Amino acid sequence: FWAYAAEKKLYSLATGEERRQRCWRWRLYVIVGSEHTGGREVPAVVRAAIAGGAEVIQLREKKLSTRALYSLARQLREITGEAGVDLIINDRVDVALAVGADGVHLGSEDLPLPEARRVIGDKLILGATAHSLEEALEAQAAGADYLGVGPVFPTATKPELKPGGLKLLREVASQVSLPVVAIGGITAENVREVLAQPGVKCVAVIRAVATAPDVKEAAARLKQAMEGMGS
Ligand code: 3NM
Repeated sequence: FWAYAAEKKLYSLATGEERRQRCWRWRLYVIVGSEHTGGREVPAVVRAAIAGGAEVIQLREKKLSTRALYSLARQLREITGEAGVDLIINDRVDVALAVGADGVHLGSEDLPLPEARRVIGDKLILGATAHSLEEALEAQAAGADYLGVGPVFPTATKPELKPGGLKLLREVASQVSLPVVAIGGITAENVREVLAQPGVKCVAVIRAVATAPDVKEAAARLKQAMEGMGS
């Protein structure tokens, strides 16, 4: 059966569906890295974000050594695992596998998606960033399970990127079948406009949660602002 299933890709189809189902459940996706916590410890910020209602945490570290990143990712695996929250590792397929994360998120400068899928196999969620409809369609065809689409609004976190606005979100969400995670400049004040776009159920934030003085309260406020939207 397994040889037959592998040949027909039955097994991977089933798990691909499962992976995407997991992503469709997400509402608040919080990205955390030591550059954006105002000097606080990343695990403490993650605990607070989860207490405030985040269902998925992405660890995004651009400067740590591999060993330091691994050690931090392991701590976050414990915290997220206990809370039943998904853990995604930015850029680093090897670290995601090493700590048993739920997935990996890749941008255009990281491993190409088909190669990443070959390395991670069927079990891990593969997320991709798309800044245009073209990139979104390419990522979908290349095997992504969800798409991070943005920046929706101007953001001090990535000032070099030109915002695509709500129009980009609408375009992408209407033309792809994957879960769309809106990103870039999203706050409790503008989140309802974002979730008013058909097909958009989940938002990813850095500053609105990780840099807030009270992380738990900031996440809870965002979740509250999201109520009744995005269904
Ligand atoms: N990627 P904030 S926008 C990390 O569009 C990132 O690819 C983006 O941070 C993209 O919530 C972005 O602070 C920054 O605006 C998101």
